[in-house]
This record gives sequence, C-alpha cells and structure tokens, in this order.
Amino acid sequence: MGYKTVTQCRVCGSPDLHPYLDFGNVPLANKLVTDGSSPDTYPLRVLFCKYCALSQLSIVVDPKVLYSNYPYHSSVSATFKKHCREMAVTIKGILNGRFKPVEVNDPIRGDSWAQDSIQHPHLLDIAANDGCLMNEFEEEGYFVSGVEPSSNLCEEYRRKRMQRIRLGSSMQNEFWGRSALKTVKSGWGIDVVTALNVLAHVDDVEEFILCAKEALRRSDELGMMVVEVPYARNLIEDNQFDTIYHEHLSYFLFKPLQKIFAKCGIPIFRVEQHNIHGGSLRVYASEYWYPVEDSVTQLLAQEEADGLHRLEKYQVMRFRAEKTMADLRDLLKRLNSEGKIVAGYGASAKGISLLNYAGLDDRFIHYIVDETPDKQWTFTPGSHIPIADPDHFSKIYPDYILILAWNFQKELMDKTRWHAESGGRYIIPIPEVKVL
Ligand code: JHZ
Ligand code: ZN
Repeated sequence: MGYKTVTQCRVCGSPDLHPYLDFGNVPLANKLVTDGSSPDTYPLRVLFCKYCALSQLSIVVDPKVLYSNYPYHSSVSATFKKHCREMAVTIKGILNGRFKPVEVNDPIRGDSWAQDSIQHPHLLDIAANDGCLMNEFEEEGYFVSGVEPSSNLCEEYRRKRMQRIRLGSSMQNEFWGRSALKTVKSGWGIDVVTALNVLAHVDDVEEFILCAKEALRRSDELGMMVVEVPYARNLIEDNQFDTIYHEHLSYFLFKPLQKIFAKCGIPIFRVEQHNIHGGSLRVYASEYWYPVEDSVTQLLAQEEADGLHRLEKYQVMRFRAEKTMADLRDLLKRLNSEGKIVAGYGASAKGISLLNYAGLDDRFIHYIVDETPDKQWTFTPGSHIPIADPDHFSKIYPDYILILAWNFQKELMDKTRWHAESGGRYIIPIPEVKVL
C-alpha cells in the first residue's frame, strides 16, 4: 500500500479532524514517467483540525517512495537564489545584534583582542536539496553543511562542490532525525539551522524540531532555527489548491506553527511573510533570550480576526477550485478546437497536480518545458504530457504558454520575451484563469 492513515492531528493530537477537500485518487506529482506505464495513485483528502487550525492530508505516503530520488532542483530559479541570499544577510544581522564581544587569544600576535561580530556563523541546512541555500550562505561568509535524503541531489552537490573547490562544506545523504543529528553533533558547533519547504513534508514535526534544537551549539546561547513554509492563508485566499499534493502533509497557518515550536521548548520570536512560492511564512525560533517581537502577537490576532481558525472559511474552497478547473478546461478545449498550440512552462509539482485535477492531458497541452535536466525527456504522471528543454519552444512554436509555475510568473515571462514580442499569449491559471 505504501501509506498510512492519519487518525489524529500531528500538532495538537486531536482526533477531531474535518474533511473539506477531496481530489479522489491521484498519482504522486513528482514521480515522472519514463515509459507508457500508468503510475500508482493514492487518495488525496484534506482535513481541518478545529483545535489548532492545522490543515493536513488524510494519509502519509512512505517518504522513501517520495524522496529517495527527487527531480526538483531549487537552484533552477534565480528568484529563489536571491531569496536565500537575502536570508543569509538577515540572519547574520540578527546573530550579530545578540553577539557579546569575546576575548580571543591570538597565538601568533601573542596578545588578545576583542572579536566584535560573528564573521563566519556555522549553518546546517536541513533538506538542502541541490545546495542552493548552502551556496548562497557560503557566499555571505558562513561555514555550511547540509542533510538531504535524495541521493541524486547529494551527488549533484558533491560534483559541483568539487568544481567550485568548496571543500569545507559537506552534505549528508539522510532523512533528518536522530541518526543524522549524531553525525552533526560530532562535527563543528552549529549557530543556525535552516529548513525551507520541508516542515510541511514531515509527519513527526515534533521530533524534527527537537532534533534541530539539539543540533544547535549551546555554549554561546545564540543558536536559532529558521523555518519557511508555504502560508495556508495564501492557499485559502488565493485559491492555490494545486499546491495540495501528497508531499505536502501539512498546510500551516501561524497558529499551529507557534504551538508546535512552543511545545518543543524553542519558541518563535519573529515571524515574517515573504512572497516566495506564492506566499510563505518565515519563522525564527530560539531557546535563548531573543525578545518576542510584535510580529508574533500581531499575526496570530490577524489570523483570528480573518476567520482563518474556523472551519467555515475552508468549506467554500472547493467551489472556487472547481470553477477555476472548469474555466481552464473550457479555455483549452476552445484553443484546441481552433488548432492552437499550447505549451506549459515549468513542470512544477503544482502544475502537474493542476492538470490531473482538471482532467487535462496531452490532447490539450502539446508539451511542457523545464530547465531541470532530471525532468526533461520524461512524461507527467497521469496526464502523460512530454517534458522537454526550453529549446523546444523554437521547434514547435507555441501560440499560448501556460505558466504552470505561476509563483515564478515574472521570471518565466522575462525568459520568454520573444513570445510576447511576436504576438504570443500567456495563460495564468491561478488564482483565476487569465489570458495575457
Ligand atoms: P516550483 C516545489 O514545488 C517543491 P513545485 C516542493 N514540493 C515544495 O514544497 C514547494 O516547491 C514549495 C522550473 N523552472 O518551484 C523548475 C524553469 O524551468 O514552482 C521547476 O521544475 N525555469 C519541495 O514543484 C518548476 O519550473 C525557471 O526559470 O510546485 C518550478 O517549480 C524557473 C523559475 C522554474 O515548485
Ligand atoms: Zn490540531
């Protein structure tokens, strides 16, 4: 079977979970197909916990099936790289704000001097993917290490590291947990643990956070954990139903996030909202004395005031999603009957999910391009659309480009200016179907 059923909320333990969306049985979005076989399908249902407001899937697919070999490479997006770089600068600023000058004995000069800032904090990135974040942090002067369960991504990181002569950094090929922690603790002390776009993928979130907390160096009382998750507010308010797929076990509001970090004894002291991936929350947590900022209480109050902690807010989501899927189907059927060529840009997991949920296949979308070599020359699971490299645009010229990675709309449109300049049109599917 390869999955287990969820019987209680993974944040607060309540068994009182209410279903509000059901996509039926669908394939795993990132299991790209290389032959004509039909992929396995799994139920996809979302449940809401009335006590802590966590939305979560009704099943957990075996993580080894999902991640041992993973085609998604974070470094493909320049927008994401820039985002990671900004994060490196911000975190250094926070660490230095708390840093107490220390006397350093200099054996060469024979005297001692006061170090007044942290020049080279030590970073551990969990679910480091292809090392995108590690590389950006390294450029900012951090010492970096990572843990990543996908063997293909670790291999790629190691290959590129040799080319860049970054011999100080390392990436462990493991799921994050006690065993990976043991290795981390045997190395240098860690000042910052980052975990981007991974907490939503984790079943035992408590154990995940506790292990991260233990990885932090204790001696200087500076260590912090910085986590990013797609924000469930955007899922609800911006109709991002295509971000619901088997990898995303949880859809976090700030309320459940704050609850689980507090339970683990590493409270959140700052929360920020970022535009990345359609809208994300970034939280900073530490067991040491970082004053809790107003952003924490303000965001909690705002969620409450906006009704995000109540089930009623979620029950209408289905109707809006169905309308978007119907609009997309109608548009693509019309274009098909007019003989137009439609190509997708970005074989994102969400794009693949959208096509499956809307029942759209290779009759309506001729091909999808993606710059990720691991995705090229495969087919989307279920809808069976070929994935090619961007050169394909010049081989089969599209009348319409469907932006399947709508979170990177600007980057993808900038890369295909020739299309707009020659009268080509774009389709943006989310939050509502738009033709530009
Ligand atoms: P993208 C990912 O989901 C993965 P996906 C993951 N499941 C997660 O949690 C969320 O993000 C938050 C390609 N592309 O990022 C690369 C180009 O070819 O929207 C990707 O295949 N050229 C862990 O898969 C895809 O598009 C480009 O210039 O839904 C984008 O996928 C750019 C910008 C992207 O995420
Ligand atoms: Zn709960």
